[in-house]
Amino acid sequence: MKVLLLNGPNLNLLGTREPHIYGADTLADVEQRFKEEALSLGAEAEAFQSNHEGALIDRIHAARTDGTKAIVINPGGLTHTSVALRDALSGVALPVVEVHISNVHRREEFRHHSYISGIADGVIAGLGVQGYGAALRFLVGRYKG
Ligand code: CA2
Repeated sequence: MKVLLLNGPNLNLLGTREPHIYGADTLADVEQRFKEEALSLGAEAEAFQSNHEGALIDRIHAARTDGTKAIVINPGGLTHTSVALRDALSGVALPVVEVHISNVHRREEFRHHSYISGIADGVIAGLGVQGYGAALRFLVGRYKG
């Protein structure tokens, strides 16, 4: 079972700034742990980050035919702005879990609305980078039934 981990704009900065909000792990740490945990669960993972909406959409479209069975996505700021990202995710019809490192509901009002949540199977916010692992375990468990 292949799980695709997607991270949106600015998440390449993880571990370099704002550790009080996003923690000290880098994106490379997060991606490596995700891949290792996938293997330990009998699955495999691929990771992709982009600061460009279109590149994320193209990667989601590729997931239709590359064997991906589920998607974990932290859309970053696109969460709150992107109908196009929502349409891409809903178009591939794969199970999706939306992850936010911070608790967006405890932050500014503009972070309270997500265009993605309405088409996601699950939403995780505020667990720090542990949210990625929680999403992975949920999706692999569901796939295996
Ligand atoms: O809490 C999350 O994971 C967010 O998706 C992160 C987005 C933010 O726009 C969402 O409202 C919530 C921002 C990602 C920026 O990531 C950085 C990480 C470290 C340093 C600076 C930015």
